[in-house]
Amino acid sequence: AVMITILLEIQICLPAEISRADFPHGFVFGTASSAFQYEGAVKEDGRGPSIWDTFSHTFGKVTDFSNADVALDHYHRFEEDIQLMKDLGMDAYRFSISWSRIFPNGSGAINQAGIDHYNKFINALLAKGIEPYVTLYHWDLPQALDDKYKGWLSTEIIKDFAAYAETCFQKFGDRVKHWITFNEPHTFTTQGYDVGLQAPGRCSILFHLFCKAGNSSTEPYIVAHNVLLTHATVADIYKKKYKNIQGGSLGVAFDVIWYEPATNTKEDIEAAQRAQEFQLGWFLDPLMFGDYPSSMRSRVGNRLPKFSPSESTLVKGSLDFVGINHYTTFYARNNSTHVIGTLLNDAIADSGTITLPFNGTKVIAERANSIWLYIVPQSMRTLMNYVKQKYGNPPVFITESGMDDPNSIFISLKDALKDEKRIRYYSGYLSYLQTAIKDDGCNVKGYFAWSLLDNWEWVAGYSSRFGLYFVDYKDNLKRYPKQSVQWFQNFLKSKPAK
Ligand code: PSG
Repeated sequence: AVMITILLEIQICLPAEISRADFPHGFVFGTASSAFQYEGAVKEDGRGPSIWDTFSHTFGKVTDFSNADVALDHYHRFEEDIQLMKDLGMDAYRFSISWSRIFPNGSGAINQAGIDHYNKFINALLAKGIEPYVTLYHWDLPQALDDKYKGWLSTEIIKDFAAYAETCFQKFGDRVKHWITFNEPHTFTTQGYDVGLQAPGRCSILFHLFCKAGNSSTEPYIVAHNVLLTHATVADIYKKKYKNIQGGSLGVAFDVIWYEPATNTKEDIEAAQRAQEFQLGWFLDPLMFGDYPSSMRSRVGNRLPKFSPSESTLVKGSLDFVGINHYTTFYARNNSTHVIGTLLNDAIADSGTITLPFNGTKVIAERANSIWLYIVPQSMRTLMNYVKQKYGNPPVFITESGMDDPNSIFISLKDALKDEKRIRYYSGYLSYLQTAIKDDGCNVKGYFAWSLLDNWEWVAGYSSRFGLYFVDYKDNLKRYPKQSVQWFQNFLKSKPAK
């Protein structure tokens, strides 16, 4: 019987054969989070409201009618949560600073209580040997700036964000060595200003059926342009005034769905490329090459803002590393009709592609809980090679990757902790990442799991559970390790290779 148990154990353990010893020396493992999804305490210590406070309190915007006023109470429970990171054996933690805690009105006087909070937080991380990776903007724009000049639609935001970023460099840069200016510019640009499903909820698709205000065919491009100019301005300030003294580096976290051609036709193969140019290329091409992809310039025409020669120079080369949030893979096919374009008349239709998780005959893979999250581990390797080839093998961090389970009253706590699917997800994605590094020479420096805890998943509210730790929303937000915690502990305990 003992023998059989041992054999069974070996078998069950087999998918975990990959470990950190297979990754290069110095490769960083961490978990990721964001202020609005974690902190709660939205009215404490002088914090000002953000566009997500407004949006989440607007009836009908969040599917489970929840808001993030309390969230995980990470604002107060961070000591306990840092201990959870330590228990996991993680090296780093990626979190975001809430702009409206530092500047409650987006600009003006600094709120010292906000500075004090993040100082305590960063010091608590370092005391436990966990390295902070800080995102400056994870979607929670101070409401005051949206009221004042429509936020990212105005170039006025450049100076306000730069002042906020510089304050962070001054106050925290002695201890923070990795800065991410923006989380997923492509997501908040399209979700916030094209389809209007996220804050600030602007759109014009379907003849303004869903949004009161907005212009889905122009505003996404204006917002993206202003975000790029803002990033470049901040990178320039960092390089000139802080980088040499503080010795840090700066990047952006891009959301990247991998696109597979729906069929082998030339049209669909080109469509898959184009879909990627309209997603990653929209932001990374200007930052690497100084201009938008040619497919975008020709298709969007004069709705696409232009970089002046000096702006192009400023934007080009303003990244020290490329952050990639990679979760999923879709099929892409060429859109040969004009039906969608006429109905939506938006930025997404401009790419002339249809991107879906099925290709007419089959669904691409097993799904997680989120309707967009299909589990395709091998794309991690393909995507890393795409970045290597197209952009000259820049340093890359996987700044997010993970999968969610549903939050259901029909699932007991005990069953919710048995997250075999999540273990399969991480072991699969990490295996292909490891191959991309070892066999293909991709320059990947770290991997951050989304997320440490179950958290408030934007439009999905608390209905989606992405955590390695379960949060009991019905019992004082108690945290419980899922089985994936044990898997990571095992994975991380082997010594990194030399
Ligand atoms: C990222 C990628 C996709 C959709 C949403 C996101 N995709 O591939 O279709 S949002 C991203 C975000 C974080 C979220 C997390 C999970 O940065 O705040 O909680 O991923 O959705």
